[in-house]
Amino acid sequence: MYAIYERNSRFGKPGAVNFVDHENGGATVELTSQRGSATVELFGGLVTSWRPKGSEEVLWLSNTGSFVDGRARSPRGGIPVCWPWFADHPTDPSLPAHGFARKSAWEPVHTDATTGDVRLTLRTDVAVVGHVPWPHRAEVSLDVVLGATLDVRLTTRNVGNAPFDLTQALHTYFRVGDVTRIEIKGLDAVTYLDKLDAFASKQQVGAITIDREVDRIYLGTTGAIDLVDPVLQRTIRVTRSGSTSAVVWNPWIAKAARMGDVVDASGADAYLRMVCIEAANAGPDVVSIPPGGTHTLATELEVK
Ligand code: TA6
Repeated sequence: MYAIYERNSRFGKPGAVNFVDHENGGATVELTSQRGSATVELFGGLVTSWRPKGSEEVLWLSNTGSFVDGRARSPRGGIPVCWPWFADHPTDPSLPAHGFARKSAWEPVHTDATTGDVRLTLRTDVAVVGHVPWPHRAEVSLDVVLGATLDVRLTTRNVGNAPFDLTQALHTYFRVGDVTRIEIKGLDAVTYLDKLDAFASKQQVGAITIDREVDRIYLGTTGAIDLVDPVLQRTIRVTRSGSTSAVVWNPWIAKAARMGDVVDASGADAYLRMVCIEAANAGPDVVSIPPGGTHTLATELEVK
């Protein structure tokens, strides 16, 4: 962990990359380019905001929780890094859902603003004490590239001498005008596992619309997914690489109330203003990485 202000001296780029240090050792990274702005929290490697030039905020973020007080839970939302497992741990339910990367300290290792895009690369030390027992040796890094799109890339390198399996996701929370009026296109006829029906295998018919809790892992899909939002009058295109599965989730009323942090500045009916479309390696889409091998899971967001 760097001393306060050291990050800016080592990785800051005037007018492009600025670190705002927190007293708990974390920091907010402010990315600015001619094409928009974004913010990333070092705690958890969490992208919390993306505002393309001329557009409103793309990501949804709860207004509960805190990044400054390390004892509090981070706000829900942004693009949580789910690693080295997606959802519940496959064998030990006592371990944190979605792994431990989103509860870890990340630090900058590289920044660049020479191409018109602004790039930030973060790394977290998997071996740092406090991580749950994960019997493998890996380097994991997160690239955030702010250009005309927002490109987020999660790369895992196996630096041990035995292969290991991963499930993971870039768990993007999108801000929408009214979730009951959106359509999610690009998954027609795709098979999905319905978490709300004991992971029964079903087939998507037409565009996804939401009028109840939805929690699905779409399988064998590598194409673009479009979030069509008539209220905010925009379509957000989600493309993925290193992934053949995608997760679509909205908690709806009861689960949102149980969670308690599905709240935003507009109030407690925030479930109406968010939907998750996640680039994933989830369900049977398990990634096996041999010694010395790498895998990158990426999601690129574009406002059309
Ligand atoms: O990606 C969907 C999901 O697995 C849902 O089942 C819900 O649990 C959501 O993730 C949020 O998980 P979290 O651990 O962030 O509360």
